[in-house]
Amino acid sequence: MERTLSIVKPDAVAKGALGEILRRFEADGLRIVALKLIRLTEEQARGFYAVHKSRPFYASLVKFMSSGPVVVSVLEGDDAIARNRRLMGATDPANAAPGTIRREFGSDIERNAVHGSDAVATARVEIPYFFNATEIQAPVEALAG
Ligand code: FUP
Repeated sequence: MERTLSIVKPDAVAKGALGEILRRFEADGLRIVALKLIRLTEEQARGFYAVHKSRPFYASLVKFMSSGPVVVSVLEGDDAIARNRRLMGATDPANAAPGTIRREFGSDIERNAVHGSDAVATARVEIPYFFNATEIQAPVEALAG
């Protein structure tokens, strides 16, 4: 059982794709164990993408990510990180496989509809960036116990 951080980015929320994107997560067997709609401050966006701070696209990316509401969630399931990355498709929507979220809802490499953690170590940093432990539901197994 694995957890990953998802962000439905401002472009996808603005175009009304939120419901369809969350539906795809659930249809693929991912369980939503935490969820909120927030507007990131520029400071929050800078911190989240700090790993990219020396890249030429950083300033523009920070502006975009704080330009409107986003929906952050924690998705849980077997192989959740890779499963979500498969649903998302390649970073640039133009290169993303047909049927993927980025291909269908993204506009360009910056406005690419969704974020998903890329590794277990990344998810361990990204999930607590937005959620504290009391905001994340326990695994189903624990509830059944
Ligand atoms: P991904 O893991 O697929 O989100 O891709 P990266 O970690 O490589 O990039 C993180 C984000 O930076 C992308 F979602 C969008 C943005 N980006 C740009 O805006 N321009 C680029 O040339 C590359 C990435």
